Amino acid sequence: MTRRFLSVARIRGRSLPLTAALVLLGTVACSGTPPSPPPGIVVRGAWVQVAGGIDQPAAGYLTIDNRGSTDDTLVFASSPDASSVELHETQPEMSGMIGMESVAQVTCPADATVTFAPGGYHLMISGLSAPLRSDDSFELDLEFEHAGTIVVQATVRQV
Ligand SMILES: [Cu+2]
Repeated sequence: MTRRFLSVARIRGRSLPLTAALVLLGTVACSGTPPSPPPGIVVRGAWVQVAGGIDQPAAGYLTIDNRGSTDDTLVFASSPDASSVELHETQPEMSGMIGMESVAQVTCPADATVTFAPGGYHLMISGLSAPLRSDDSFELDLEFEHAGTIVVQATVRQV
């Protein structure tokens, strides 16, 4: 009697954790689909172009997808490995010369993509704390008005 009860309890004891694990898995999978912060901003393809030593500014490029239904704005950028990261935009001058200017913020319209690429928006990275080599990863902290701070690891490319 006692032995039979024990064996049932043992079977139950064995199957319960599995059930609990499956339920937990389901909960995690379900709660992962609609995350509590809006999934609006996704940053991808970040890379940093290094031209010289640590005294030379580097340029950062990336793609920002705003998959949300409201506009967001990139208001600030920084890196633990540089003294400053500025938002810049390259402007073709009337003379045909290429110039660039600092911009205060970059609007990321709802359901649209903003690309930081050579010849347009870029991050101007100054005061590198250490030399960067190809394939290194370089942290960029991007602060959005609504999405908050998004940390990305950019891949370094030496040119
Ligand atoms: Cu620049």
